[in-house]
Amino acid sequence: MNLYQLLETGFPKDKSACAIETHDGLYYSWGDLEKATSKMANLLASLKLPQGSRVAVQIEKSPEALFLYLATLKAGLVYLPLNTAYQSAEIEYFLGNAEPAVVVCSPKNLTWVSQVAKKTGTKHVFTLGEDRTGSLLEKAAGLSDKFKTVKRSDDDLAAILYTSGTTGRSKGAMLTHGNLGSNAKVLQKFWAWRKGDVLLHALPIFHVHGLFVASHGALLNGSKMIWLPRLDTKELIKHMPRSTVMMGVPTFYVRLLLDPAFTKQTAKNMRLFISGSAPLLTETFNSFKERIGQTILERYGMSETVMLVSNPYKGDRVGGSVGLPLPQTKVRVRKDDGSLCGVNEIGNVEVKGPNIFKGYWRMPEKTKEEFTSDGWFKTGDVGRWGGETSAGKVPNDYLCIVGRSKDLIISGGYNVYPKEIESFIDDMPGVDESAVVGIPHPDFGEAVLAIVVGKPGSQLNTDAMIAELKGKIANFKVPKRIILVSELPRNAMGKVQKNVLRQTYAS
Ligand code: MLC
Ligand code: AMP
Repeated sequence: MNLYQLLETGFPKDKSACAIETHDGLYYSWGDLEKATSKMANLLASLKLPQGSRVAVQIEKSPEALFLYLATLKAGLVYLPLNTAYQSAEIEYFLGNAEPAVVVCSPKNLTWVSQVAKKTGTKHVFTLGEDRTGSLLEKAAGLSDKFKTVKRSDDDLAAILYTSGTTGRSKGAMLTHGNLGSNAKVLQKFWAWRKGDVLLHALPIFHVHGLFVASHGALLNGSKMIWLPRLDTKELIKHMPRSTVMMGVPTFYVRLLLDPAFTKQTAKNMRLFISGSAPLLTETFNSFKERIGQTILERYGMSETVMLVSNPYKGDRVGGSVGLPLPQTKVRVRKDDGSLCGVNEIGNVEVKGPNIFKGYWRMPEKTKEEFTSDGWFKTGDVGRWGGETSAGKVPNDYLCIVGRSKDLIISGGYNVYPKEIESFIDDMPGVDESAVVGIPHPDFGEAVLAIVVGKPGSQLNTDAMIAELKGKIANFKVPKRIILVSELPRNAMGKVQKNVLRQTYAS
């Protein structure tokens, strides 16, 4: 079934009810949402693109940006969202790899995006600004506000989400209508979405968390969303008394707790605070409970799998644990020798279920490597059942994520692959070699740190290096600091000991 048709089953009958209220006081009814989506779907359909064509999108968050996603589903095309922080070299790679038929960018980026699109053979480039400007809306304005949703089966592609690779370049995770739809239905029940819920939405909508988990939840439940363009704790506090559900990365909760204006009273109407995309510190979990009197529900997922494991809605939510496998998902934890781990034994987390992606775009070999011979997806996360965290005893059927076998840093919920940053640093004149690691950071959870060895006689300027990186890669990937050393610690095999670097520079 086309995912749009599934989501639509939840839309309220009263089309004048509010679907989205923006931070600056605009109201979009469900009728507005449906009409705008149909107009955009008509525009996409008028391009007469073959099935499976990709619509790549790098635009600021706005209600219209969400309608474009829905229109892409409705028209049966494949949605490809891109982080707004990506710079031209990064975008060139994504467009070159995905070969989208359509690119939609912010009006301010039109010049360089058009050049990249031309190079990579994309014929149709539209613009969409956060303030309802741009050619996409202009062209769609005169078209019909009715559109018959294109038929798609569960196995057809709905979206491609690029996730960085530990070795080479980013891989496009192919998600089907069935992957996304089945997960949305499970979460609706598991998190007890109910009539009258209002979602406070401040996450970006180019990743799984904000686009699929949060938006699908509200859409499938016919719930109003209070739509904030980005995280701003003052705005969260202002709108929270009229909201019932919020989803955020751990930084949301860390920042809220830093604001004395965030009190029990602010959250009096809230029934559910969800955290995910990165580990929530038990310290944050406990402080939140103490100050607000509510327990954050932590869950665990990935771009390749959508949501996998969650603390229960009713029942114990345990700090430091991500909870129970969702009803549709099977989870196993295995040692390196392939045997299953018992309670409190650490191993590799592997998963199976209708929510697991179809494979990496045009990378059949890579896809094969990431699945076991008996069809389980290797998450690259390391975990254990049960045991104990600093918040107390964990039930034996609850999962704890204790680390990652993949060399990955998660900073404020964004993934950064050290290899990619190292290759940019190693290419700089005067650099001999580098190692990039994640170190604890009070706001972002982990921060990117680079340790660099210069060539003999070179005079490296770390501020200049950081400035140069800011011109080349997305800002969140740029090391917060670069430390110059004369050599990197290595083990007997000559491999850089990143654990030693993490310990040495932890503070
Ligand atoms: C911004 N900066 C970051 C950063 N975000 N640096 C490191 N990590 C980040 N996440 C940079 C800015 O560019 C700026 O650089 C400086 O850090 C300070 O910025 P800020 O103003 O404090 O940042 P802010 O705009 O408030 O953004 C922080 C944030 C944001 C945490 C709100 O990063 C965010 O919304 N993260 C959510 C990510 C997300 O949705 N992840 C879900 C992935 S899906 P300078 O140089 O200008 O000072 C997934 C699956 C799952 O993982 O399970 O959900
Ligand atoms: P992404 O590739 O951006 O989808 O990020 C997925 C990764 O985020 C997972 O493989 C985990 O490493 C991490 N992750 C997501 N949720 C959690 C969580 N609650 N606790 C710890 N790690 C998490």
